[in-house]
Order: sequence, then C-alpha cells, then structure tokens
Amino acid sequence: MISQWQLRAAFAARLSDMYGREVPAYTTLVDVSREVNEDVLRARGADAERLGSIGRVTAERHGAIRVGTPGELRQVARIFGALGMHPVGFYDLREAAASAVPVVSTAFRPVEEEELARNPFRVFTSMLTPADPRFFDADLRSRLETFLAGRELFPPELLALADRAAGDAELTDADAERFLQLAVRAFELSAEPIDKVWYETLEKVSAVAADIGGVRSTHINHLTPRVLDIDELYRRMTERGIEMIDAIQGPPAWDGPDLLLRQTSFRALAEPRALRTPDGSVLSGALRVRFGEVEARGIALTRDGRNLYDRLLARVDEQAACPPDADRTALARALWTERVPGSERELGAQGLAYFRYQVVPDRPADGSRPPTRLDELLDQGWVRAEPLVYEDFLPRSAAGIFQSNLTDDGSRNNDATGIAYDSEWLSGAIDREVLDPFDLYEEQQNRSLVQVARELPLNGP
Ligand code: OOG
Ligand code: NI
Repeated sequence: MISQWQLRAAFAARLSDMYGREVPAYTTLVDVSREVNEDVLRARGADAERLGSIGRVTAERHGAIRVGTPGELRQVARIFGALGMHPVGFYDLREAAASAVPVVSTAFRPVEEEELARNPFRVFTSMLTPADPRFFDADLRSRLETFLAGRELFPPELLALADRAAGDAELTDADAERFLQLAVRAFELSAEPIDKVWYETLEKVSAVAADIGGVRSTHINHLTPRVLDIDELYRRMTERGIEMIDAIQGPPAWDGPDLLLRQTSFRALAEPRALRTPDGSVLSGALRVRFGEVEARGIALTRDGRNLYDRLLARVDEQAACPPDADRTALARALWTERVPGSERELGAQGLAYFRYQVVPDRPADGSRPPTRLDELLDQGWVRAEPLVYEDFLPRSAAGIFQSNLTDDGSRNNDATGIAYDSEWLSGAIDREVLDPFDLYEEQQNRSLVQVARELPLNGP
C-alpha cells in the first residue's frame, strides 16, 4: 500500500521529471541550486541546516498552476487532498501590484509538522476571476464562462482515485500507479491546437487570462527549487547567460537571519504550440507563458512581524519613488538593518517570529533550579528555540513574479468596481476551509510551549 505522503513525494518527483523534459532550463536551475546548496553547506556547516536539513531543502519544490472556475479549483482540492495537501492562505493578486492580474490564489500544502518534514511539496494555485468587471466586460465574461464550463481538466477516473486515497489515507500499488500517471498527465502541456482568435482576445486583457481561459487544459506553470543562498544563485545564473528578472522579491539581503521568503525568476523560452486560425488551418506557433523560479525560505513571522515587514516595504516604495531612480536594494537593506531585530533571540523576544521551543536534554547539572520565565530559561540554557520555516507565499512577491514575466501590462478598467473576494468566500467556493497560515504557526509554537511547561515549571513570558 502507498500512503498519502508517499504519494505526495512520488507525485512531486514525477512532476519534476516531466517538467524537466518540457522546460530544459528548469533542469539547469535545479543543477545550479544543488551546487549552491552544497557550497553553502561546506562553508557554513550545521548552521546552513538551521532552517531545514539539506535533504529536505534539496528535494523541496513548489509548483504553480492556474485554473478557471471554483468547480475546477474544487477538483484540484480533491487531487491535492489525496496527497495530504490542504488549502492554506488567501492571496488576492488583483490588488497586489500596479497592473494586477485577474486571479485569486491559495496554496495547497501539508500542514502537520511530521508531514512537512516527510515532504513539504506545495502548489501555488490561482483561479481566474471572470466576474471582475475591471478586467472583463459582460460580453467577454459570458463567453469566457461558457468556454470554461465546456472543458474538463481532470478525468473522472483521476478524481475517483483521489477520493479513495483521501478516504482510505492510502492506495494499493496499482491504484497509486494509475493515480500518478493520470495526475502528472493532467498537468502536462497539451498538444491540442489553440483557438488563435480566442486566445488573443483574452491576451488583450491579460496574458494570464489567456493562459488559463484560452486553452482547454491546464499545465504546470513552474516548479521552484529551494536554495540556501539566492543572491549567489542569481549571480551564477546570470553568469551562465540566463537573463533573470531585475530583482529578488521579498526581504532584502542583510546581515540578520533569513526571514519569510525571497524569490526570483527568469522567463523560459517560447514553446511550440499549435494554433487554429478562423479558416480552420493549424499553424505552428509559439507561446512564452512558463518560467523558471527559485526561492530561499526563512523564518515565519508572526502577525506583528508581518505588519512590520509590510510597513517597511511601503516605506521602501515611498523612498524609492523620490528620486525615481533610487537604489531600492540599498534602501531596503538600510531600513531593515535599522528597524528589524538582527538576531533570532530578539525576534522571538519581541514576538515578531515563530519558534519551536524545546527543553535542552543534556544541560549540564550545576545544582541550579530552572527559572520560570521563558527568557530566563533561554538565557540559562534550559530551553532552546528553533525557528519555524515560512511555508507560505507573499502576495506582493507573487504579483511581482507574475508581472515580471509578462511582456504586456494587459488592460484594466479602473473605473469599474471590483468584486470583493476573501478567504471565507474561497472556502465556500471550494467546500473546504482555507486555513490561516498564522494560526498554523501559532498552534505549532504553542504546542511546543505546552510540552516545555510539562517538562519544566513555566510561567510568564
Ligand atoms: C504564480 C505566480 C506566483 C510565487 O511563487 O509566488 C508564484 C503563477 O505564475 O501562476 O509562483
Ligand atoms: Ni512560484
């Protein structure tokens, strides 16, 4: 029998093989990431593994997919549910950047500590918003919804196997094999000819709308390896002649601990796609919709920590706007150094980041009794704190990644009023609760504190 986490690990590995065949630049990225990780491990030793073992980091990937309707997203939730992955977080990419993309997103990922350790595969999943009048007028909306209603992304056999895996928490070897084949196939780039006129109609609104609603299937958009030093990776990819986007998204490089998430990407090559013209003939065209992305993960911040991050980003925006050519990177670095505590200990003390607390098992006995406050326990070596890794995404970075890989801003009618979507709406639309990432980290931190309190007398901060 194959358990859910084994299914998840196998799916991630097969998807990676498939994507490497489809987009060779991805294989280069994976190779360079591995080299960087090995070098960092050699240079920094055990410290390099503070935010995850080298085994986990090297195997770690996130994927990105895009679908068109709540019904399709519900099916995606069933497929990832089979792999022990749950919807976490709500990201509104319609709002997140100057010229926004017409999607709202969530991420499917494991949530339990043990499950994350076994395989942390996650998929950033976006859903088109045809009902948002800023992007689609009434006529285009109705044509788009009709088009989407008439397609089938996932075969019924795949969904039935997914439900069985979720219900029984495992599949027989034969069923697992079939599930994996069908699931990987569902995310391959389809060879079916694309209706050229329809695709271009949507492209005028947004290249992302065309990629989602202009074709009769879905595909993996990118698979992202994790690196321990993203600045070094950026340099090495550039040296190899791969043109990266201008910036690394997220917090700046600085001397303090790695925080949240830093990401960067490059546009992959155009891929041959068959296009059907109005007279029925099929042309061999090319579309450039997929890209390569890489990321470095840091410590998960609390709501307060995240507010600080968002405020600092806004400050960098303000300062970078005047003079208009100000060096964002230098500004951000200076601001971080001034305003963000530069050590894990201080981040924890100020309630800005999440940790797993543990009683030190081998503290030398010196006759002293354990103090009762957490800060004293930490100071005196009774308890140690390990950072919780940020397992989620950042809306602003995601918008930057989407945007920087588009050549065209598309069009948006800013006079129209958008529809408000939020996490509750999405939960209702897909019939399962979209979890709050902050709650998950907080519960994990609290569980560790309860365990410490069980082992030592503990009260007060
Ligand atoms: C998703 C873009 C966002 C990330 O890692 O933040 C993203 C997409 O292009 O579908 O991948
Ligand atoms: Ni991504």
